[in-house]
Amino acid sequence: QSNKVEVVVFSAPSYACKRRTTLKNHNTLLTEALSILAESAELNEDEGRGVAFRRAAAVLKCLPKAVSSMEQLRGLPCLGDHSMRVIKDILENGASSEAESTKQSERFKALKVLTGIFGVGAKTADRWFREGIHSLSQLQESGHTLNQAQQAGLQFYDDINLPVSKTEADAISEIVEKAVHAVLPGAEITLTGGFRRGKLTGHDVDFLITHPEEGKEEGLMPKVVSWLESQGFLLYQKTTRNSYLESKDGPGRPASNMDRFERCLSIFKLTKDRCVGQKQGTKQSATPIESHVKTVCSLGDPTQAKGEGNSESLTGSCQKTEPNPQSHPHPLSQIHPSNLTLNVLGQEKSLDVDQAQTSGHKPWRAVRVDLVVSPVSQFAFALLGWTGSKLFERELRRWAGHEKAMSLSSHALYDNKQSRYLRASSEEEIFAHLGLEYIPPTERNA
Ligand code: 8DG
Ligand code: MN
Ligand code: MN
Repeated sequence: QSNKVEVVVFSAPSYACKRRTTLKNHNTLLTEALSILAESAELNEDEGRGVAFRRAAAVLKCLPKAVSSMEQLRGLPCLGDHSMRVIKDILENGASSEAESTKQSERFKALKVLTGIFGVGAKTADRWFREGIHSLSQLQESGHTLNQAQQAGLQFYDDINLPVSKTEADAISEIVEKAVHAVLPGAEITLTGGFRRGKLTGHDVDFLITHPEEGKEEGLMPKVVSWLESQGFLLYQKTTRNSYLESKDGPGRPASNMDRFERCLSIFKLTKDRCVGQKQGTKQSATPIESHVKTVCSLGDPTQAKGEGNSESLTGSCQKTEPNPQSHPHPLSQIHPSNLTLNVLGQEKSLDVDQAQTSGHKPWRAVRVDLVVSPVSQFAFALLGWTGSKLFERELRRWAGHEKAMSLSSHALYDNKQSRYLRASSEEEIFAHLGLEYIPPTERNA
């Protein structure tokens, strides 16, 4: 009998779009460190370095087991010298000294805080940092003129930096469906982004809207936005009209990975329940959409507690009610536990932001929502392009360009050899055109 220990040597295709990456990650210690370094590179506007670390993290995300030794990694693509040093450090010492010192650096911390403001990118944050602005309060004192997006970003800072739960995403879905159907019956709404990949939380909620009859979707966004505004659902919105046909660079060759659909970047006001709704005159018989969530919490006044909540434990903050499909069929009737930390966070952050919306209890939260409208002829491309992950998308385009001489965008797929567009009415067909095995959304978490 041999006492040799067999070493599992991992292998994986080098394109992330050829790998199946579920949300089960056996190497979080490694991938979190590499993601910090990627984030830091991105904040320093070093895209190449950012992508290199993202690719390295992604290849570790798809492994069936935790990495326990460096020799298991020979055979894996995308791991450069730098990533290998980071991995070695973690395997030997339990942590990456580089990732740790990056996380603790003043610059990284400040840039994270500043880019946490909706509407503030790496460039702006870097400029402010070099001017000595390292915190939200310093930004406010600086007298800088903020654009509309940034003003909203600052005003709803805490909420926007609080993860959105699937339950909240479902509540937003209902509102979006109601809005879209009110202005265009027959239109179809699809949840995209991370939630379509099966994530349980997200930084926003992404939707793709189309109509089975080509052309019917034209001009839809302003109508949807008006309806949402009239109902008080929008705290902020910026709509960009479709510029696909006007663009000079041609459908198959977008100028950047930004597409040209009619789109709306928004901040929704999501009412949690009727915590104080009674006082504000919300009728008990209100339809779910009107009283977004049935009463599941109390503001410390037992008389406000309705039967559905846990009226025995009134602590002055929202009580999570266990989801019970029998008696609470409506998704809006659930409150994510993350909301319970809102006030704690709010008090901390409201020192930075005077008029922080989270000071005290409020019966609603701000949620970032992205709406995109696509003609049905481009729907499959838009769906594939907006489902992510970002790295998966990047790798699909790289595969198309480098291996297939094709140009993939969220609008179309162009075959450079045949000099023609390849039609598709499903994601499966696009993968087939690209000569790739179909990867379902839940396995695109690269
Ligand atoms: P998260 O919100 O849960 O944190 O993650 P996510 O849903 O994966 O990220 P996201 O930032 O909401 O982006 C969702 C997808 O949408 C992602 O694949 C990238 C894609 N996307 C944008 N902007 C644009 C754009 O301008 N054009 C195209 N084609 N895709 C875009 O975010
Ligand atoms: Mn998203
Ligand atoms: Mn988004």
